[in-house]
Amino acid sequence: MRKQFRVFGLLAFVWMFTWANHCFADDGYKLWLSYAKISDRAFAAQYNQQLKQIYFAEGIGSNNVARIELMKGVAAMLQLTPQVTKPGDAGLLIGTQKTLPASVIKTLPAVTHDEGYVIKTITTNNHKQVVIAGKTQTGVLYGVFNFLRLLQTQQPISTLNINEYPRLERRVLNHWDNLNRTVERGYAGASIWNWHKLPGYIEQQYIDYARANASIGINGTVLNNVNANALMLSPEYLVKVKALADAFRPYGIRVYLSVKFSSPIEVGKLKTADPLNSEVRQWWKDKVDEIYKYVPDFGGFLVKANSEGQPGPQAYGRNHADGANMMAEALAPHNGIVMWRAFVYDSNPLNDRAKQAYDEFKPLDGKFADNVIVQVKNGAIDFQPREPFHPLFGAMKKTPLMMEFQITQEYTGFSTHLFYEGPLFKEVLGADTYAEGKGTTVAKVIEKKPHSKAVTGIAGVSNIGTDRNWCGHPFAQSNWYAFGRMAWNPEQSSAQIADDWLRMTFTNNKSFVQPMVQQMLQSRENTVNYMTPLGLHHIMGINTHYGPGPWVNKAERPDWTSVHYHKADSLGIGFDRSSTGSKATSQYAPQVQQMFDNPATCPDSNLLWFHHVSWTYKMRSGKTLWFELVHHYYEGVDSVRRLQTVWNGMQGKVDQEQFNSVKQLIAIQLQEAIRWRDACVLYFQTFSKQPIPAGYEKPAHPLSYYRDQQFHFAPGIGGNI
Ligand code: BDP
Repeated sequence: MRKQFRVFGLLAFVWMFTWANHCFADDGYKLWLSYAKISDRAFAAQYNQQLKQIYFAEGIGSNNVARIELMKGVAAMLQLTPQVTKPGDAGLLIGTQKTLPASVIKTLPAVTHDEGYVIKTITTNNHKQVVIAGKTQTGVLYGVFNFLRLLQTQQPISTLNINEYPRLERRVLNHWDNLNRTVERGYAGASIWNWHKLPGYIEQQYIDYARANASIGINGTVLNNVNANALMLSPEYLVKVKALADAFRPYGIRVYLSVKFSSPIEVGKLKTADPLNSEVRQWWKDKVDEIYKYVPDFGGFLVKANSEGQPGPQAYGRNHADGANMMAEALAPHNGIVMWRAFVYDSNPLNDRAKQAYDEFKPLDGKFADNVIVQVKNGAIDFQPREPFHPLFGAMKKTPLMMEFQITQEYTGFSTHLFYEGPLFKEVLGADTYAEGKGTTVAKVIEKKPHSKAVTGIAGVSNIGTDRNWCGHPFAQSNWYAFGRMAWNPEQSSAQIADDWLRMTFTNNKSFVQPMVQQMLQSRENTVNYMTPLGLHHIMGINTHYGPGPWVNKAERPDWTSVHYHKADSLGIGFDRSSTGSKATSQYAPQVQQMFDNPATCPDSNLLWFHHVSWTYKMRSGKTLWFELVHHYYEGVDSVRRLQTVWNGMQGKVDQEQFNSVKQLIAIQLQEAIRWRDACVLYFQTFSKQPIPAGYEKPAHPLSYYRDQQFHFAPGIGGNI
C-alpha cells in the first residue's frame, strides 16, 4: 500500500512539474505585455508601497480598459491586488484633467493634446503620490501603459515628471489581409480577422491586438489589403467591420478600409468609376454615409490606384488628385480622411521606376482636398533593406505626406531573419531633405501641417498573423513595437526602444539585455550586407521575393527583373541615376542632389543605387569595388555567426521555449545568409571575372546550384481576394 502511495506521489509530482513547466513556458503570445513578476526586491518593495492603494477618478469604472490593464499588470508583476480608495489615501491617482481633484490638477502641467498625458510624482502632506492624468480617456490609457512600462523595465517612480504627447496624429497599421484570410506578404500565418465568424464572434485575439496597439500608441488600423476586394464595401462585410470597430474603440483605435477604385462598378453596378461623373460621386457619398451608420468614428479610406494593375482615375483621363478629391468630398462631412498612396508605377515603365511617383505627384502639389494625405513609401522603389529616402518627402510643400514603412519583412528575411527595423526607421526619419534648408528631416516634413486643416500620420504594413507568437519570429514583434514607439515620437532612439522591448518581452537581466541591444542594432546592417550591400536593390527571387535572384532577367515587365536594377556588365555594376543617367538625383534638393550625384561624395551605402561603378573603382576603404562588395557579403554572414554565438550564450537567461525558437531561427537565417552571399558573389563574379580573395571560405556549390533551387509555396503571395 505504502509503496503504491509513493509511486502515485512520484507520478503526481512528475505530472505537476510538467504541467507547471508547460504553463509557465512562454510561447510569445503575450508580446511585450508579459508582465513578468518583478525580480528586483528593492523595486518590488517600492512599487508595492506606492500601489497598495489606488484612486480612480470618475469615469474610470471597473470596466474601464485602463483600469483593467493596470490591475492586471500590477497583479502579475507584484502579486498585489490594490485597494481602491479615496484621493487622499492613494499612492497612485488616475483620471482625466477634468475628473481628478482640483488640488491635484493644480500641481500638474496642463495637458493640451487630446491624446497626451502627464505622469508626475507629487507630495501631499508628506505623502508621495504618483498621478497619471490624461486630457481624455485615451490619454489616460496611454499614461497607464507608460506607467506599466516603467514597472516592467524596473525604473524608479519616486521623482516622475513625464509629459507626453504624440508627434503624429494618425498612427496606423496597414493590414494587407485578404477576405479569404491569406495575407499578402504575410509570414506569420493567416489573417487574424476571422471574417466568417464575424460579426457574432469577437476573438480574444482582437482584444489583445487592441491592447498591444494601445500600449504603443497606435490609434488606427486599415483592416484589408491595399489590393482591395470591392466586396469590403458591401453590407455583408460592413456589419463585420462594425463589430471590429466596436471592439477596438475602447482602446482608442479607429478603423479604416482600403477601397478599390472601381467599387462603384463592382458593388454599385454603375457603368463607370470616372471621378468626375456625378453618379459616381453620388455613389461614393451614399456609400460613405452608409459606412458611418455602422461606424460613427470611421477613419477613412486607403487607396492604391493606377499601380500594379489596380484601377484608378487615369483610366478616365483623370489624375490622382481628381480621384482622391472625389472620395475626400464624400468623407469630409464625417471628418473622414483619404490616404492616397504614392506607390504608383504604370505598366509601361519609363527608364526608371524610381522617378515615377515624383513625376506624377509633384505637379499635383497643392491640388489635393484638405482631408487628403498622400502616403509615401520610405523609399522610391519598394521597401528594400536599404533605400535612400523617397524624393517626394522634400518636394510636396503644400501637401501633407504620410510615411509608409513596411513592418512585415517582405524583403528582409520573412519571419526567419532577426532584423530589427528600428535603425531603418531612424535612418529614414532622420534623413535631411533640405526642403526648407538644412535640418528639414523627413520626420519634420511629416510632422508639419502644410495647411491648417491638414492631418499628419504614419503607416506601417503589419506583420501580424495567426501564429501563436503573432509575428512568426519572436524578434519580429520588436518591429511592430518599434513602429508604434517611433510613430509616437520619431525622435526616440532605436537603442532605447530595443532596450525597453527586450526587458518587457524577455527579462531585465543586464547580461541579456545589453548584448542583445547591440545585436538588434547591428541586425539591419547584417542583412543589408548579405543581401544588398553598397546600394544594390531588387535582386531577390521573382514573385515570392524569397531568397536571392540576381540572375532574374525575364518577367512580365523589365522592372520586375533583377538585371534591370543591378545592371552588372563586364565594366561594372549599379544603376546610373545620376545626371549622366536616369537623372533621378535631380528630384532631390540641390544639396542632396549634389551629394548623391557624385560617386566621390555619394555614401558607400547608396553608391550602386545611384551609380554604375567600375569593378576596379577605388572605394574609400582603399579596396576595389569588387573586393569591397565581396567583403560586405562575407561580413554579413560572419555577423550572423556572431549573433548565433551571442544567442547561444543566452540559454537559461530567458524562457527555454523562446530560447529554442530563436536558436532554430538563427540557424535558418545563417543558412539563408550563406545562400544569399554565395549566390550573389558567384553570379557577379561572372561579370567581374575576378577571384574571391584568399582567406574567404569558398562557396559550397557552383552558381547553377543556386539558380536551380526552387522553393514551392513560399509564403506571402496575395492578390485581391
Ligand atoms: C510590394 C509588394 C506587393 C504590394 C505592393 C504595394 O510586393 O505585394 O501589393 O508592394 O505596396 O512591395 O502595393
